[in-house]
Amino acid sequence: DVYWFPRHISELDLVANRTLDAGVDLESDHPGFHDTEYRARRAQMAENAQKHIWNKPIPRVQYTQNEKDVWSAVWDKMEGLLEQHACKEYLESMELMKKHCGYSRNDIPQQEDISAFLMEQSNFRMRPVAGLLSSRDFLNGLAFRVFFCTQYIRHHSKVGGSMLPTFLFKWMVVLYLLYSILITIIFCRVDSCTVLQPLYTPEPDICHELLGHAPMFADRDFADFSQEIGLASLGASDDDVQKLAHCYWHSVEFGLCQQDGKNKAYGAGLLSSYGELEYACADDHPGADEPPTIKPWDPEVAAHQAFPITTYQPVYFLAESLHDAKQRMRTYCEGLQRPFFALHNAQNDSIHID
Ligand code: H2B
Ligand code: FE
Repeated sequence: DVYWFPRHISELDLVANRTLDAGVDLESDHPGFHDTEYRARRAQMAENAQKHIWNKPIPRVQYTQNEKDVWSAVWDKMEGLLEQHACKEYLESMELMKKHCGYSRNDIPQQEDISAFLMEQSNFRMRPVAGLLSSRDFLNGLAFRVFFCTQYIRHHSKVGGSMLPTFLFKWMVVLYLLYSILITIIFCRVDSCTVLQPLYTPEPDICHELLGHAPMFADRDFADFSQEIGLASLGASDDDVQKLAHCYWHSVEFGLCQQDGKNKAYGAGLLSSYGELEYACADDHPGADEPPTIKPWDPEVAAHQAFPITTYQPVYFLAESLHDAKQRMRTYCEGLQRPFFALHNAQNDSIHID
């Protein structure tokens, strides 16, 4: 007995609709829970995703000024740090994406444009999804060189979605700023957190997907690497899916690779989090008491390495290169016990069983 899995890319339309609960309805502790406008926005984008058909254009979203401000705030925080700590493949793609698919500080790029660009670069594509999928469903998409990608942006405030009149809110910001300055002076340290900085997000959003993941998929080795995990997940046992999800976490989300004698980030969780990017890559590992443990990339080890989801990672895996990461992943997947080998036919977007 083998788990059902999609055989043709069109079947990902069914998979995309199997979001885990919180994907569509916000939980009561979500920062946007009390913000009716935000919830309506989320519902609208969930509908976009659910109605999407794989070979139709991805609907464009008219982002509001408020949403663009969130994007700019994250962009400003990340830009300089990415220059220092992102791997060169990321930086090269990012330059191209600024030219060809609308990446900029002041505007949010559209999934359709990114997808078209990735198709040209590495035959990878995006498809909208309303929220979190199970590991199995999510990884199955990668087998088809498809990345399930959310379209909404994180809520602009981490203080529980303000229902206050704007003027009162502004005064609170002013008071808060004065207060932080005072605290900063008193304790003689830099307080980098202000009320309007959307630093915290309980789920993936476009800041994470488009700033963290998308540029990496333009790299052939990385795209192949991701597909390798996806192919191994098709029809796999729950146990193996869990191992693959751990590998995914320690690479696609938090992977490091060696470049010019430095540890550079290729994982999207790092590339979209300024605090953790520095913690993982800077020589002095700022931001936590303990420096992280850095292990050489070995899928066999990563597959069993537990990880926290709400704090910085205590363990990172360092690859020699993206090419080497892919080779090791391939070897690992070949060693998994399976009744068949799944091959992807890019001509007709289907899976061939051997
Ligand atoms: N679902 C969605 N929509 N986006 C993700 O990035 C994601 C997911 N990641 N489901 C998966 C789970 C990942 O954490 C691994 C494979 O479990
Ligand atoms: Fe992610």
